[in-house]
Amino acid sequence: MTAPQNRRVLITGSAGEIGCVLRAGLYGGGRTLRLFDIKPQAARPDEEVLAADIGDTAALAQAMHGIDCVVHLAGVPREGAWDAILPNNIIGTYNVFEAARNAGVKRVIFASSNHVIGYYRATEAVGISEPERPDSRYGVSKAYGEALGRLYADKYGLEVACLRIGSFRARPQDARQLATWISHRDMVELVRCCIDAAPFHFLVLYGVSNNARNRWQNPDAATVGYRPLDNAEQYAAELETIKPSAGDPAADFHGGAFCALEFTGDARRID
Ligand code: 15L
Repeated sequence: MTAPQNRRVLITGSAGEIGCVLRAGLYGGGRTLRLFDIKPQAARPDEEVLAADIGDTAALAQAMHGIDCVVHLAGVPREGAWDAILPNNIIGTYNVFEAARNAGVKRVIFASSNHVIGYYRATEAVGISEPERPDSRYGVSKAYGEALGRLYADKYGLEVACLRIGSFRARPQDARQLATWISHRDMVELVRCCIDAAPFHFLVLYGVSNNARNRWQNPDAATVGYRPLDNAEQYAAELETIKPSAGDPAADFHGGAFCALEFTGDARRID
């Protein structure tokens, strides 16, 4: 049931891949959605739109007005040049948390990524208490966002949930995603649970479906009542062979292809 105090929800990056699915899935249910994206969007009833960049602090201040909960998706959604990561994922994420604090917003749900722990061995399960092990500049930017979230929870009392999203796709595409896939409906449900949950302090959750091959331990899922429904295993027969060869860093670590990008290290030393 929707907690009445979290009815007014701001989604940054609302015109992106995940944003469009959340917009459709969260629509209604007594919520008003405020959509924030550089790409102009047309508002439906119970929606408000703002076309602006998260680098624009005045626009963000305006966007936060009267908001109960922010779902922060905006940013570069994959590995990229530092010139792109810095303004969007580092400065932009700071701007969002700071605008939320200044406006008295209660809750921020931050779209983090599994690439925060990308360089753990794929043969090992990983939870939320291990040190970060990012596999990319993108992964570092998400680890930074989680640290910022923890700061804003501890110092300023915001409620913060960081979602380490796996492979968000309509259906899984390769063998790795048999473990890392999150379906559209499970993604909507995860965010809905985080919006509606009773007050919390700081949570880290893996955004993953109920996959038989899942390697991510998700203790905070129970706190918000997230129970994923989909299981990538139904695609196993067709996807099992779509994988990098052994010895390729893309095969050996949780982060998959991100780990192989620009790789000049010594995989044997990554224990
Ligand atoms: C992510 O964080 C990316 O946004 C997405 O493009 C996928 O690569 C996904 O992780 C993944 O790990 O499959």
